[in-house]
Parts: sequence; structure tokens; C-alpha cells
Amino acid sequence: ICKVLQGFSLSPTQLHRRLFSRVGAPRWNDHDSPEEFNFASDVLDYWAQMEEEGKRGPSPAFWWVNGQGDEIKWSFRKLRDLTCRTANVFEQICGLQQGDHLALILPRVPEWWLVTVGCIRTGIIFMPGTTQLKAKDILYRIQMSRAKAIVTTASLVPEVESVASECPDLKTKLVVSDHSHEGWLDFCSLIKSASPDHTCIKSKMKDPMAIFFTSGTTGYPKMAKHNQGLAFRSYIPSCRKLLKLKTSDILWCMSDPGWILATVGCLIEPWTSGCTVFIHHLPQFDPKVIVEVLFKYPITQCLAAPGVYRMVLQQKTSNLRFPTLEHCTTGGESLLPEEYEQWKQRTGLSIHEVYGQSETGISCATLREMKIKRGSIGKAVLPFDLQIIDEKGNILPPNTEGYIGIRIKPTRPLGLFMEYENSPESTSEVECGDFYNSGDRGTIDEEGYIWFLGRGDDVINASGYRIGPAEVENALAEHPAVAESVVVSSPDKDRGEVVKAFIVLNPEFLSHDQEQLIKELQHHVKSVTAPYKYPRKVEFVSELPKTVTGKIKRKELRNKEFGQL
Ligand code: BCO
Repeated sequence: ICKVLQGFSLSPTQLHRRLFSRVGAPRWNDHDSPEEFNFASDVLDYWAQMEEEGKRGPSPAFWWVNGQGDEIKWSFRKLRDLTCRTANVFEQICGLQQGDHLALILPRVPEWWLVTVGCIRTGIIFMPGTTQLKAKDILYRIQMSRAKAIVTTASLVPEVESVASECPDLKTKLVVSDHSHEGWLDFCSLIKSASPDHTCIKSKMKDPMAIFFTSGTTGYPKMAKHNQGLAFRSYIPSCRKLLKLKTSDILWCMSDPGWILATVGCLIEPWTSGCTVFIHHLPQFDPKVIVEVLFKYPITQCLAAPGVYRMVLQQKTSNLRFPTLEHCTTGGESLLPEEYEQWKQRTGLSIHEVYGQSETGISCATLREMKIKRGSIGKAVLPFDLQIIDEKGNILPPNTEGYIGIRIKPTRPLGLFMEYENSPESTSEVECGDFYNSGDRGTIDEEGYIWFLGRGDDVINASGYRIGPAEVENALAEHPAVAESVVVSSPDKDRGEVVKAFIVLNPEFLSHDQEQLIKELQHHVKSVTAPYKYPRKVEFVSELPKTVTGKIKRKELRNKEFGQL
């Protein structure tokens, strides 16, 4: 099939049929995929055509509720219409073109899906971000990417406005809002008057599609750039086994739209299979709402961070036997074996773990019908070849701790990020022999199951958020009370891990009420950077442990937190 597809131009229907009719699991990689692929024309338009031919059932492609009585149900035909209008707005009104960067900072509103697919239709590179971002975070993203456009929500208009003058490349500001904002284009009214006729670009598999900002050990987030392979990967027979979605399934992925998990779980995975994407607006996370929604709507599959399952289990509700739910998946941080057991006991359902990063999408998983080994993140998902490696890229034997690596030589696999945009040094830093070094530590057993052990560097994974310590330390440094600080990960029974700050106070603050000062510092961090990064634990110390050369012994502090000293 690989040879047949190569070099041939297939219609969406032909391409889809050829891929779906394949029995078995060929080992797709960069060399044996079609040269051209576009998720909008090859997937979404295919299903729209199936609907027109009466070959897809009546279930919506997109089902959105907000808990206040508002509901939207769109078919694939409707989505085709709306995303073509969006593409026309981008090209004709905003003058954007293939390769331009667009910052997409929206909550879980239907327009997020329109913008994403509109970008794919036109080749505009979309860069999702969480609505928790503050002015400085947004400024950094726009300047680093030289974004020409931003689409955001009313509440973030003032944040963007406060930095817009420092962003000379930013020419187009679109807002999704009920009212008008001076200097901003109104996205909803523009798509109403735009034409629904649009010719989708013929994108090459290697053409960039999206950029995800991802935190590192030092400095500010890096830009992990993905090509169309991120979307094509969901076609691969092995990936189809991940959730085994049918057109009749209704999948609720609860990830914030700012993360790669949402691009994969709220869009690519479900629509590749032609099933329904279910979304609750969830402006504020509330486990009670999760339980209510799972009882009220015919959801068959859900995908959420371990913290969500954990918080649902902490609810007083005695009945967690959801009437239609068949399959649960989790990713973003570690699921504890006891949480797995409790969920199974109370819902009758297993939780299947996936593992990945902004650089990799889902790289490892317990596929739907695979044996679950509690505490393991499952096996490598093709075409990724995952191995445990040492610092030089040598493969380590089973049950030996090392770095989780993905083979990139001789062939970089489809679905792995292309590079860190504008940062060849960062890109080469994570290349280790024949492998991409994820920076995560793990082991592999004789059956190929991987066991995630934590980060090998100082990056913090708290509640599924990847947080660079420097981002928090820089925010703390802006407060007059802070002379010096160091931020590490610390264990937490509710959230797995949380951010902990060790702070040396400036002398004039030593006499302040400590409880009050902690609250003030937490509030300060929440106000200058995305609030999910704020230190939930704070300890004031008289000095920080340092080496003779003055380097902070970060590892010592972290190990102490985890009782390893
Ligand atoms: O807990 P606090 O109340 O003290 O603080 C919370 C919020 O209240 C606060 N906040 C949010 N917006 C704010 C604000 N404060 C001021 N101004 C605003 N505009 O900030 C804190 C945010 O923390 P949170 O998001 O952890 O809070 P929450 O609501 O308890 O959410 C719990 C979870 C579990 C839903 C949340 O932590 C979560 O969604 N985690 C998962 C993240 C995720 O999806 N990761 C996947 C990344 S992609 C990946 O790993 C690749 C996999 C293939």
C-alpha cells in the first residue's frame, strides 16, 4: 500500500478507503506515506461526502454544551461549510497565507475547531495556547514566532492590547466575543458573511501545520513544530487500535485547547474515525460537572488527565456507574495504581494510559485491547520505536533505568515534531545518537511495556502541566520580597506533583506575616504568568544550598521533597 500511494494523487475518498481497507499493521514511517496530505480535505471533507451519500449515521460530528442550556450540534457538512468560510476570512480579509503563524488562544468554544481547521485548509500554522496565559506570556509567544495574527477571547483583549505595540509583525487581531472591540475584527460576523466555497491547499506531508510551546529546564518555552504527519498518524493501523473509535462513538476529551492533547484528542483522533467530538465548555474545572455530564449525555469514551479522574473519585457521589461510558483514557502525568483500582471498582471501567509530549503527540499507550500492566504507560505506538537509552543514545537492556528515547535515524518517524522553531541548538540538544531524547526517565520490560519514572532534568510536571522552573523563578523575582528563589517539584496527594518554591526573603520582609506573604507571592505569580504555574507550596529559607561555584543544588532540594535524602 505504501508503494501504491507514493507519488499518486488520490481523492480524499480514495485515500481514506485505501487506508481503512488495509488489513494488518504496516509499519508506516516517513518514507511510506502519501506525499500529500491535508486533514481538512482528506478527513473532514471525506466524512462530509459520506454524509451526503447517506453513508454516515445521523450523529453529529461536533456536539458542544455549556451547562447553561446552550447547545450546538454540527454535522461534517456544516463543519466543512464553516471551516471553508473561516479559511476565506483568513485569506481574503486578513491577507494571511500558507506558512504564516497564528496564535490561537481560545477557551473550549466551537470557534476553536473552526480556526484550527481553517488554518489547516490554508496552510496557516496555528499555535494553540491556554487562556490562562498572561500579557507577558502572550508577548513572548508573538515575538518569538513573529505571529501575524491572533484569535482570542474577549477577556484576553486587554492583555493582548497591553503588549501589541511591541509586536510589529502582528497585523490581524480577531476576537470571539458577543460585543465589538475597537481595533479587533469580529470573527463570528466575518464568517457569517464569508463564502463557503474554498479550495483547500494541497499540503505536503512535511509542510508545517502547528506549533506547541513547551517548557524546558532553562529559559522560556520552546516552539515544537509539527507537520501534517501529526494528523496523518491517526490513520496508521496501530494508532487506530488506540481507542478503536467507531462512527457511533461519542468521545469527550477534556483537555484545555492549549495543549497538544486537545489537538489530538478533541479533533484529529475522533474525526479521523468519523465519530462525535463532545465538548463541555467547562470554564472552571469542577469534578461535579464531570459526573453530571457523564450521567446526562451518551458519551462512550472519555480522555482526561489523571488529576480529573482523581478529583472525580474524591467526590462524595456514591454512584459512578456511568450508563454509556465504555472506555477511559488518561495522559499528561502518572496515574497511580491505586487510582486505577479505585476507578475500576467504582465505575467498572479500566483506565488506559497514554504517554507523550508536545514534541511527540501520543508516543506510547496501552491500546484499547492490550493487557494493562498497572503503573505502566503501555508500549510504543507505531511508527515510533521507543527505547530506553543512556546519555549517548546506547540502547539499555530491559529493566534498566534510562531516558525514554524515540529513534530518529535513519528515518525520523511521522508524527514526531520537526524541530524547535528558530532554535537549532535546542533541537540538537535533544538529539542523542540515533534517538530523540525525551528527557523523561523510564524502564522497559521484556514485553516492551514502558514504566515512566519522572523527569531527568529540572522540568516540573504538575497536574499534567509541563513547567520550566525558570518561568516561575523569573515571576517570583519580580516581587520586592524575593531576594532569591529556587523552584522544584514536590509530591502532593491530590495533584501528584506540585510546584514548590524555596525563597530567601529580602531583609525588610523577614518580619512580615509569613502566611500572608505566601498568599501574596502566590497571587503575584498568578498575575504575571499563567496561573497553573504558581507555587502551591512555599518555604522561606535563610539561604539556598549551593555548590562551591555558586550553582544552586536544585537536585538536592527536589530529592529532599521526595524523601530521597
Ligand atoms: O487551585 P487554585 O484555585 O489555587 O488555582 C487554579 C485556578 O483557580 C487558577 N486560575 C485559573 N485561571 C485563572 C486563575 N487564577 C487567576 N486568574 C485566572 N485567569 O490557577 C490555578 C490553575 O491550576 P489548574 O489548572 O491545575 O486548576 P484546576 O482548575 O484545579 O484544574 C485541575 C485539572 C486536573 C483539570 C488541571 O490541572 C488540568 O487540566 N490538568 C491537565 C493538563 C493537561 O491536559 N496536560 C496535558 C498536556 S499535553 C501532554 O501531556 C501530551 C500528552 C500526549
